[in-house]
Amino acid sequence: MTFHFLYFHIFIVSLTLFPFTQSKLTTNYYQKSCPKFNEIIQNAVTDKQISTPTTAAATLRLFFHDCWIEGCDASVLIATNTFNKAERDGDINLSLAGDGFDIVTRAKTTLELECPGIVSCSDILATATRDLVKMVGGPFYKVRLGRKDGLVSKYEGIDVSFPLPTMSLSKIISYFTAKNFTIQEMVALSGAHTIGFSHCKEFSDRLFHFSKTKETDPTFHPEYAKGLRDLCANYTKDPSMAAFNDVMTPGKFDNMYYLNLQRGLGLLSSDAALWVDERTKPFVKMYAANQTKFFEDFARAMEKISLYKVKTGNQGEVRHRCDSFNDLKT
Ligand code: HEM
Ligand SMILES: *[C@@H]1O[C@H](CO)[C@@H](O)[C@H](O)[C@H]1NC(C)=O
Ligand SMILES: *[C@@H]1O[C@H](CO)[C@@H](O)[C@H](O)[C@H]1NC(C)=O
Ligand SMILES: *[C@@H]1O[C@H](CO)[C@@H](O)[C@H](O)[C@H]1NC(C)=O
Ligand SMILES: CC(=O)N[C@H]1CO[C@H](CO)[C@@H](O)[C@@H]1O
Repeated sequence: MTFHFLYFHIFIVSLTLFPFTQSKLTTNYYQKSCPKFNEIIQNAVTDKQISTPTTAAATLRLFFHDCWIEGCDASVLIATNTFNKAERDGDINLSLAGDGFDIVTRAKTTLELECPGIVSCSDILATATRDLVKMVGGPFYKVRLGRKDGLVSKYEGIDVSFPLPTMSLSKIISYFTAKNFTIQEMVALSGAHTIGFSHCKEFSDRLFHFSKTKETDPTFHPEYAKGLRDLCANYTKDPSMAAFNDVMTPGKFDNMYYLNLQRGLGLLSSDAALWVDERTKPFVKMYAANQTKFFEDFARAMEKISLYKVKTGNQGEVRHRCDSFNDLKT
């Protein structure tokens, strides 16, 4: 009896700790049911990124947030309504930029005309993210398809293990390893900060009143710190002020992020910490020296996170609209 109980227990624990459901997803999932799937997303992505260059970073971040909370199931796209306060209103969503939501809506609208009720919002978000990363210079990787859209998006009780720049690196590492991501994978994924921007409030603690003796974080490159202090001087009055994550090549997906870290040009304290901590420093060195290696590892880690807690079969639905459940009262 004891043995059986133990066996059962271990089985359940391993399922809940590492809920990767890779087996049911395939790269050609829409081949018959929606043959233009790839083409439609690719066209939507190209148009949008050309007209609005902030789209790639906004979408990549949105995808990361979606996968982290409740798995890659488009739960982050659900809008709050009278019946439900949705996940995206949680304070971890700190201002997810609208362009990420918009690209999914655009692709969904075209796909609904072409093949109604077939393509999930979560597959659109995963594929659009991959296409956008590629479009701004990053690596291509395969996205397995067949995700269903989640039936839960809650403001209360959401996964509190969301990494914030103010957390210690040990805490951030523990959040990644709890989801079966290695330290190396965490460092590779953080390379996403080679594009996009961060609002002043995310790093102002490094610029103003840093410590009792130092006004500004001494690990910053002095010129860089000065530029940021000027930029963010009025950030409490104007909270929209933001700085590029990668000050050298802000719109290009490359390994400059890691080179920046070595020169005191890391923006968030969680970025700068990767170059200070002995557990992460060797990976920063490696990716700074070898972009090919960074691209390989980033691509593999993105494939992996794209499968995190995905829903298949009756665990979810194909939403009609990406911002609401099909049953509006849930
Ligand atoms: C390691 C822990 C991480 C922390 C603490 C963190 C924190 C942040 C913060 C605070 C911002 C600025 C948000 C704003 O002010 O609007 C940001 C931006 C961004 N993050 Fe992260 N992040 C982390 C990991 C990741 C990962 C794994 C990815 C994707 C794979 C990612 C992708 C992005 C992107 C692309 C942006 C720019 C968004 C934009 O320009 O709209 N981050 N991150
Ligand atoms: C955990 O991650 C490793 C390395 O990426 C992977 O090989 C393994 O399959 C993952 N474990 C589970 C249960 O998904
Ligand atoms: C900050 O506000 C002051 C006074 O309103 C103004 O003179 C200055 O140009 C502003 N700086 C920035 C960077 O917006
Ligand atoms: C860079 O990484 C790639 C891919 O892992 C590897 O084949 C290559 O030998 C590396 N280059 C150097 C100079 O180490
Ligand atoms: C607390 C917070 O920042 N909530 C925001 C989450 O994202 C939505 C959509 O962009 C905003 O409307 C909320 O204000």
